[in-house]
Amino acid sequence: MIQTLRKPDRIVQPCGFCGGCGHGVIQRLIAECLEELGISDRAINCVDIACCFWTLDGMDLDGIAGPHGRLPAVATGIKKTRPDDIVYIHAGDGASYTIGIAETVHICLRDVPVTMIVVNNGVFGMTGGQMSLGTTLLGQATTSTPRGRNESSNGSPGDFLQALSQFDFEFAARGALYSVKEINRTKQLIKKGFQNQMEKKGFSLIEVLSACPTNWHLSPVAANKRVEEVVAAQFPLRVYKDRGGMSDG
Ligand SMILES: Cc1ncc(C[n+]2csc(CCOP(=O)(O)OP(=O)(O)O)c2C)c(N)n1
Ligand code: SF4
Ligand SMILES: [Mg+2]
Repeated sequence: MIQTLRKPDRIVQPCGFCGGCGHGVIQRLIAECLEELGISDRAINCVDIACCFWTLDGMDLDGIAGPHGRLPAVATGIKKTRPDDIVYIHAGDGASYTIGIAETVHICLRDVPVTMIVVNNGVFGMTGGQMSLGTTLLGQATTSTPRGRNESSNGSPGDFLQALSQFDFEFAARGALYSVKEINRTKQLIKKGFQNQMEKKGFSLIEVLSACPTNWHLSPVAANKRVEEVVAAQFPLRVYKDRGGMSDG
């Protein structure tokens, strides 16, 4: 059977993502989910000031950029005033788990019916690949840890998705993009996050393990292999919580 993959209608401009970057795949999955669910007209893209910022111009959606790490607060304000809109956050690990961790904790605790997609590439991608306190792995060389992250001087990463899922909100799950199977699974997680909003349920947090070939100094293929073999071993691909009962399968 021949299947033709068409571009979702709401992707209207080429973005400037580096080759092999996961942000563009995630942008596409978001656009596909919105289109398939028929909610593109009422979607609002709350985008962080980091590499994901390209999606503000790249997608024909209502959207807003907010200060780095503060998009959970921005999205909370929008959702409270426009409860029938589909409000989602596209942000990185540095914004969500390091610089903006307070905002992420608050949106979890308030269980705001918003969909948050955290792109975990283990570094501050946009600013040149510095260590991200929550996610850079021990031993990983970055521009701020050129000899590799050292536990005694740089502290250790942690599974923030697992930690946050102790709070009382709707849905928390982690996906990845290193194979067609994982891309399809991640799409289902993102779709579930949007469906929760359509059904007036609570906050959905979807983390996606993603490659940053540029700052990891790896080819796109080698970077994806690293996500599969190294990063996913530290940050398991699973559903952490689901009031609606989605299984890991
Ligand atoms: C309050 C504030 N702190 C720092 C910065 C600089 N800054 C912009 S993007 C970024 C890191 C981005 O990393 P991440 O959130 O992981 O996104 P990525 O680019 O890796 O997808 C930083 C430190 C800023 N713009 N505002
Ligand atoms: S620097 Fe990294 S995160 Fe940013 S666009 Fe390039 S590959 Fe993607
Ligand atoms: Mg990052």
